[in-house]
Amino acid sequence: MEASSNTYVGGAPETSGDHNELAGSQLISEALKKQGVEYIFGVVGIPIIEVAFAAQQSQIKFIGMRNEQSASYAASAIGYLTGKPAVCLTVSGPGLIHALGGMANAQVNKWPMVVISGSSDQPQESMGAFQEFPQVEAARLYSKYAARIASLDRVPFFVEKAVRSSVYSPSGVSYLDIPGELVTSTINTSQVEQVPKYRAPPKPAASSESLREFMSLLQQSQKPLVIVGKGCSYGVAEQEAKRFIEQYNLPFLATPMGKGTLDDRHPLSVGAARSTALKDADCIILLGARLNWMLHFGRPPRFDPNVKIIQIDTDTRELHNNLQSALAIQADLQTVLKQLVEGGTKWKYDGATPWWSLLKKKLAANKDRSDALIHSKESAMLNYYSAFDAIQSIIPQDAIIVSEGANTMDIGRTMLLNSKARHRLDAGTFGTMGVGPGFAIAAAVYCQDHEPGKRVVCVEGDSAFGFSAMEFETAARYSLPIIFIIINNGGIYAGVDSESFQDMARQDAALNLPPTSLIQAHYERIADAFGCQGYLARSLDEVKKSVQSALAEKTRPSIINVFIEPSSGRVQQRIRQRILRPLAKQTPTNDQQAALLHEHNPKAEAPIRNEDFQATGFVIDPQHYLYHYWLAIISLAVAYNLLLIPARYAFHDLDKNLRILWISLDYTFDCVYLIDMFFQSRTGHFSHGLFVRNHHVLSRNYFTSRQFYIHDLLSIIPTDLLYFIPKYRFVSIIRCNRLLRIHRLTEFQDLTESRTRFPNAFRIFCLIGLTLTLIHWNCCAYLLICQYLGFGTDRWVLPTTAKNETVAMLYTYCFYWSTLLLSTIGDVPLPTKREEYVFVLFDYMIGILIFATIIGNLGTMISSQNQSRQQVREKMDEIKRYMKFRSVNRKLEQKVIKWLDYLYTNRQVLSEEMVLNSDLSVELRKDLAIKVHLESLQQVTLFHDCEPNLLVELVTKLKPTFFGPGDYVCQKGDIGKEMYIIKRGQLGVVSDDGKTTFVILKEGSVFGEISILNIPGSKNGNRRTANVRSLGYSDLYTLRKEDLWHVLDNYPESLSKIIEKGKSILRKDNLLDELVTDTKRHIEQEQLLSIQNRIKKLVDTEKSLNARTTTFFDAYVESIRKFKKHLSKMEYYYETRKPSAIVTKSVPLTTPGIPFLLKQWKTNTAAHLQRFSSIPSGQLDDD
Ligand SMILES: Cc1ncc(C[n+]2csc(CCOP(=O)(O)OP(=O)(O)O)c2C)c(N)n1
Repeated sequence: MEASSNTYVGGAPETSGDHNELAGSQLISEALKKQGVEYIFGVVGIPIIEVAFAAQQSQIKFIGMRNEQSASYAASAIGYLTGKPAVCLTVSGPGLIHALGGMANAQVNKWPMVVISGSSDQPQESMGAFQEFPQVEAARLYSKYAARIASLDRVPFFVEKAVRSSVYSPSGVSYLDIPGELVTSTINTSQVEQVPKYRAPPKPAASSESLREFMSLLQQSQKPLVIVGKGCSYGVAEQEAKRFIEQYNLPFLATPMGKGTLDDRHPLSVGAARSTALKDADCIILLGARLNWMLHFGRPPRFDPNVKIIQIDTDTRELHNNLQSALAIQADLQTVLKQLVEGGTKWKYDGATPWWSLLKKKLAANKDRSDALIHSKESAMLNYYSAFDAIQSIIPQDAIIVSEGANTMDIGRTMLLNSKARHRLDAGTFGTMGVGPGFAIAAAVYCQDHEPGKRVVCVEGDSAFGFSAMEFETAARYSLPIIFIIINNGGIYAGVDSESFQDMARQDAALNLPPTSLIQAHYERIADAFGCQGYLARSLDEVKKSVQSALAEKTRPSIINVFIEPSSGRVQQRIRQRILRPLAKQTPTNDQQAALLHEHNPKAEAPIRNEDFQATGFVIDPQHYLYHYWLAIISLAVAYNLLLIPARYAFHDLDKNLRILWISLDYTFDCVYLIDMFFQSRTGHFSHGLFVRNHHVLSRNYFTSRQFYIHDLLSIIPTDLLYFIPKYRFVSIIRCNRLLRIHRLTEFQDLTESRTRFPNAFRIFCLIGLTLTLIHWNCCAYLLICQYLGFGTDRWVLPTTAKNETVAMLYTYCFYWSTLLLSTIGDVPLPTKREEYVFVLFDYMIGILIFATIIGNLGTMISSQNQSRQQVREKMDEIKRYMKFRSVNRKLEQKVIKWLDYLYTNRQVLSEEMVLNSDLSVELRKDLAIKVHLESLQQVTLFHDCEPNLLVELVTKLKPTFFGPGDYVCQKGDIGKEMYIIKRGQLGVVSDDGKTTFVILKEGSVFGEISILNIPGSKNGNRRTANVRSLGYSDLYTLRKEDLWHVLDNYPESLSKIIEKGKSILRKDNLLDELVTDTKRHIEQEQLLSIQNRIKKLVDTEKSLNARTTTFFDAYVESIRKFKKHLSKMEYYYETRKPSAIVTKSVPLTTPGIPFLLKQWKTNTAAHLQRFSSIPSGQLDDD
């Protein structure tokens, strides 16, 4: 064989004009075609660009990707979808290295693929050639066959071997390396070794003995389960698997990419009860499924330790892997399943077994759970479940679903249903992020040719999408109508809300931003760059509408960016802690605080179990008003015991005279105590940020808690049984254990305090109540001590006559005595006995404490009430000092002081800003703003037909502003920078000299909106048309122009509506120039006029100039380098070989367009050479 080189470097093929002469590139493409390859995905460059051209000539489709990684993902996906390998074509060195990711992914998935990489010319080996790299060695680890094509005559041999190896079990990756000089060399076809198309792989069947054993194991099983793996789908055994499962009535579930082999909605599918099915099954049949991490290695605790595994797999490496199987059959799935169906018995697994009932019960319960999650109202934003539910309801049932991400993929697996085999492609066993766009492109290319009309929906996490986002351009270039749906939570696993994000990013972002966080970006705008449609969806309605519009688009890809709650999802505790730890250093939002609290709560440390959050039976929500009422009732019971137990013990007559009443009240309140225990066992609480509603879980938590044993159970022990002992007959003090329930009283107090509108009054009431209770207890103690020491024994105790006093009189005296003592007024007889001294001393100490508490509490209440007043005063004083220092005239000083007075008395600015900048969560602040301002905004006619979300966003941008008497709000000719809504007060539209008032604007009036809209054609431009002045004090809400435009940016439809309305208003007043029509462009131009925009534009221009200079310089360096390479090559050929090597020859080309491209290449090369000849050689050496 004689191989000849050509001069083409990094360009089109140079081949012989002789029809029997073929270049290496053509030989490869012809051989690939012969082996049935339909598609090549790749990125071209030196030295394989000719291969791509030649492939197109051979009618193999070439899809040029933006990165070899995606090219390899795409090629491998074609292998899975068609069972035939596609080719991933890469340049040398880094090109192959990029493809290694896809090769590893395909190897792990056992998907056939052939990777062909050009490599540096063999004569330059070890000389530091361009992109020189030990490619075959590198590829070997990621492929089952890796070789370098030795010579042109054996190209068909290597290609057949590569294709065959990739397809034969276990299918995987083949790698072929082709040195650059072989690509462009030519050979006479007579010298090429001809190799036929590879034979389809054998389909081994199961022996009859294995089949018998299979049936025997199956029939012995009480709790069988079939797991349908991706292998079954790849083996095109869907029909057979369906017949087998239906014939024997077996419950089944599918592995992630096995989904759809049987319809996910199939009545025998138990996928939604996966954990139970895996854990309790006693016999599991694996149809092309592997016992790897995805199936928890088939081991306890996720599987029954005694489970019998039956495996059917073509790959011997999977048999008995991680676990000794009861039966392992190495055979083709389609064949074995057919054998089992056709040769099996009439036996059928009973549909009424306890196993089926358990699975069905679990299925129903899990359905309730996911329904609850779908309709969860914990946040106004979407969550994964609600978003997926909306998507699922719109996308066609037979769509190919591609998915990647963490939560996005996991939750998507259960929510997005498949009805056909090989219709789900995801990050799979290897968990590779970045596969999505490549897979989707492959699937869409496949659909274009084989299943026209079928749609590909690519559901991506926002992080996952970022890995290969530029492939959107590829999809646009090849007119592939893929629907990219990005489930955007602004992070990997979870994001943080935008406010916390900004807080953290403002400081040293690299130290503060959680490693998981990303910008919750407007990815939909990427579509715009390629002339495609992007959608932003924040509500269910928007999700549905955008999916519908995207489905209507048949030739272009679209992006739907679904904004979901950043913390939404099944975030594991470990990850949460990692995310929240850095947040703890910042000012956490309310949600985060709650989450942090939970981390210190032992209950919350329990792992998340989804069933805990499922509503079952009667459960009380502690936020509900009923709970508050109940607390009032139980508090009454506790208060009764608190007051009456000591009173009845000390005042015998009180106890004796009303015994029937006391006994009935005692037992009534005991019943209340018992009911309270039931209520407590059904009171929901938060765990992991979610509300626990499962009453079993709640009861278990309560009945095993310390509170139950130490307080509640002890408090209800029937100590009154001691009444039967004569000595303790009706001695009320033996019921003192009832006081252990006092925590309910304090809970009631706390709850009421946080709910009441008069917290200070309530606090004073509680303080008085506490003081009186202590005096009451002390009064009882005094009577008891008097009884113990004997009435009338000295002056300190009660006189003997007290015995004959009525209970009321006696109580009054004791209470009086107790008050004097505890209030340390001290006007009581001096003690004489030791016991009396001890008692008095003790009382004094308690008294001091009571006073300290009262004074402290009252002080706090008063100072908190005065705090805001104090703050205002301080500010006022400061302003006054400033005015004095600056010698401000008396009139202005008075005006300022009056203004501040007004501000203070109306408590507007301070309180409002304080509230809106407080620790309230963003959502709550938004809710508050909506409550306070929405009504005002709705009055603006311009916004009448706008989307409600737009108003909600605008509401948060409204700022309160105040004007004093005579202050100008705006003046004629000013540039409009904000619009105004009058909340309180009156404004006048006045003449230029301010003397005449034309119109009075009252509360609710709106003005200034037209000038901030920059309406194209407005004769006044964006200038104010009138002088507006405050008549007295007035409160206005202002909306700044930047804020309005910032929000309107996301609502293009509303923007045009508003502009149209503005126009009609202007039209009425004849202030519109109808000739100006290009609304958007005009608005943008107007915007650019602002100084900030000009500065920004300058900065941007500088940046872009910099970037362009760098690119230009790089290109220049690169071209010099290339010319140098040309030069060395030419020198090499001239000096060592024949000079004719640079003479180009042409080969007849058939594909339209290619001759044109070749011509272009040649012209370019000639131009390069010309330029090259004019460059002094010194310059080249510098490179
Ligand atoms: C190649 C690769 N790099 C990194 C990872 C680690 N990883 C796992 S999931 C994931 C992204 C998850 O975030 P996202 O795609 O936004 O999905 P979400 O969980 O937020 O829905 C990453 C980066 C990976 N699996 N593969």
